[in-house]
Amino acid sequence: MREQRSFCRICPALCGIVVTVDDDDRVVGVRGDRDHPISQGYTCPKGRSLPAFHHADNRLDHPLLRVGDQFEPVSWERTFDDLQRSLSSVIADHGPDAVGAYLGTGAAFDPAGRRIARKLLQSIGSRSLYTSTTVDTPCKPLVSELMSGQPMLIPVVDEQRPGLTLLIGSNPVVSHGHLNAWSNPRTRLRRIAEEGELWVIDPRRTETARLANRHLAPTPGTDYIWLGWLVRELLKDADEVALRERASGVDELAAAVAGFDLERVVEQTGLDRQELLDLLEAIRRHGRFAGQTGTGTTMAESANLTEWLLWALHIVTDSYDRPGGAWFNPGYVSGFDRRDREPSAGSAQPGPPSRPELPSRWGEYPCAAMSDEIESGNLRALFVIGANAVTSLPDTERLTAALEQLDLLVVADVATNETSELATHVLPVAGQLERADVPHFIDQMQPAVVAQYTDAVVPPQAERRPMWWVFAKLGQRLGFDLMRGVDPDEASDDDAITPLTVTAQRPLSELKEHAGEVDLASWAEFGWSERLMPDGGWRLAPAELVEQLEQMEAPPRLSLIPRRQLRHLNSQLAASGTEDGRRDPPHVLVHPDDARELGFEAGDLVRVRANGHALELVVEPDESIRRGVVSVPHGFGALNVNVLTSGVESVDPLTGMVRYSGVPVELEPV
Ligand SMILES: Nc1nc2c(c(=O)[nH]1)N[C@H]1C(S)=C(S)[C@@H](COP(=O)(O)OP(=O)(O)OC[C@H]3O[C@@H](n4cnc5c(=O)[nH]c(N)nc54)[C@H](O)[C@@H]3O)O[C@H]1N2
Ligand SMILES: Nc1nc2c(c(=O)[nH]1)N[C@H]1C(S)=C(S)[C@@H](COP(=O)(O)OP(=O)(O)OC[C@H]3O[C@@H](n4cnc5c(=O)[nH]c(N)nc54)[C@H](O)[C@@H]3O)O[C@H]1N2
Ligand code: SF4
Ligand SMILES: [Mo]
Repeated sequence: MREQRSFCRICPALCGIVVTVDDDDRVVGVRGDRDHPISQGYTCPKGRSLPAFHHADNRLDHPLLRVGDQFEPVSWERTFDDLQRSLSSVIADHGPDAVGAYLGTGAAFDPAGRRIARKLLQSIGSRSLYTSTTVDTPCKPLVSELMSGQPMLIPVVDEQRPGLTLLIGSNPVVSHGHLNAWSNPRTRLRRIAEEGELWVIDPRRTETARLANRHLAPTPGTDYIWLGWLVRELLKDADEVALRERASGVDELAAAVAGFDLERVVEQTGLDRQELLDLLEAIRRHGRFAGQTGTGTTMAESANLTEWLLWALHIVTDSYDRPGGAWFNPGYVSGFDRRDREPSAGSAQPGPPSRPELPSRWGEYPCAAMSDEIESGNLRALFVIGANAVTSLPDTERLTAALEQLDLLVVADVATNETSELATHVLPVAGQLERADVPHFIDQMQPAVVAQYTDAVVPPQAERRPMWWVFAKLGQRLGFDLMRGVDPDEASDDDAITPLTVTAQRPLSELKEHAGEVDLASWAEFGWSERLMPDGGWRLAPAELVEQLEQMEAPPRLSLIPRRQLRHLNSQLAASGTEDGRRDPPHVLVHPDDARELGFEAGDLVRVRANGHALELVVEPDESIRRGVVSVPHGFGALNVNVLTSGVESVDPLTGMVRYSGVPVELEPV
């Protein structure tokens, strides 16, 4: 038996863990690492399921090739032979854009593998890159880029001096955060509530709301309205000279929010007058605040507006990049503060040819267009990398038919899932315990600048190979040297990680020695974002957003909203549950009064209808949810909520984001 320190890479919380391994390299246990500076011994049931997941029956051990209805285990050589031939002919006949990739959650946690996979697509010359960013949170890079010229400034609560914190449409006690990592959430949030003040704004009285000093439950989709009112009121308090010095567009912003008077806000948000006035007073009392959103607002039709007005509120109150407000974590490895990037205007590129009305941003096409691209014959070979397109993307029926139509569907994963069942080729890649890693980009989501590095805990089992190796080898077959002269067969994980660390605080060799340490010198270091800003500072009123605000319509009467559950992460562990044998049920939460009115009781089967599709789910009356709202989790293969969503209806014109929150639905008895 031996023990090894590592960190969990199931979700962005990156909890420090100690893994116990027996003499045959069987992973027998995981416990929280008490010495880890952020997680301090905390783990959740998913992290503790890593041993069970590592040895689960659905883990992939061999490359698989589809032969008729069956999969046949084959060698890597045979797999590469086959892919070389098929990809070359797709490219020759239909051009480079006919080869695409969809990178999901699993890829986000394997930055070395993801980097080589993306380089392969670039070398082929394809623009057909899709990632889960466009179904999760494109409003965040959009608003960051439009307002600061940089697409990925991530505001982080200043927990050294906790002040007023607003959590809007995020439930970190269960999710451990959206683009902000919340390991050990109860302890940290309680401290913020005690030493500062914590407000949760969510139509459900969530697990997080229970820890808060105050909870407001607005009508879903209306967050931009109460935020617009706060901006209007706090603009009156702002030191105008100082504000005009740090930002442009003050007058345009004031004009945009001029119509948000209190009466209108009360009527449209369903919040009451006094609670709104209390919130305004709280911001005035603290002077500054830090606010974070989550999927409740980033997946709504008004996503961009909510994010914009939240950013504007920070800038008006001088809360960004200031002590007592929010700071921007540059990331220990990502080293955002060390980069030299000209501020961009944030304009979009032309979108995919089958959906010309959709934009392309940050070098990717919106996932909403994937079915169209396949149906039109533009996309013929698709790599699905650390993702489960079938459970995560909209309109399951249409997407499944499209995926079946592909010449090549190549799934690179650690386990089988609903998408690999449709694949032509399945590539078994090394899982998180079988590879060395540094967090890249996810380091910017952490509450401090923290050095993280892990060695592989056990060697890859069976025929599993590191993802960087798989794509580098495939690159070689197609004539591309993706590792700059390094032979993938001779290379180590560290060789693949090193290029990621060029902007790191320390070179990889030193980073390894400091793994698990917080860099106190640059934790909550303020002011660096100014160096990267456009002339004139923050852009308070980007024209695209002002225009969108003018056109926004009222949210639906009965709407579907998403929620995270503790024992699965998207589709991971949804079917198996956690190692304690418990599994989350995909029930639909309905307010008891709504249930009574509609004639449902607990345990009844109800038909949920939306976008011309239906899904039958078990009703769970729940006091914690607002009336007029029903909540359904995602990630389930058999009861897949994305049967109800659409890649065509109400897709956001600025980002191509699919609406997953605030979907108009109807309920009827089965
Ligand atoms: N256990 C677990 N953890 C996860 C995941 C998981 O599946 N399971 N998934 C991971 C992923 S990929 C992500 S992106 C993050 C997401 O992390 P979060 O964004 O924190 O996700 P949720 O817990 O669903 O919280 C969304 C909240 O928004 C509320 N809401 C819905 N509509 C509205 C609205 O219009 N306005 C407001 N103000 N609130 C609204 C919902 O009631 C819900 O409580 O979680 C990650 N962590
Ligand atoms: N209706 C609705 N739809 C949603 C959401 C919602 O709230 N409502 N949430 C959306 C959100 S926030 C997201 S992020 C997307 C998620 O969308 P996806 O990323 O497409 O889905 P996941 O289920 O997270 O798939 C992750 C895959 O990574 C694999 N994996 C795990 N570890 C590794 C590894 O080390 N390497 C590799 N290569 N693979 C690995 C897992 O086995 C799994 O198959 O879904 C979105 N879809
Ligand atoms: S919260 Fe759970 S899943 Fe996320 S990193 Fe920590 S242990 Fe892993
Ligand atoms: Mo996500």
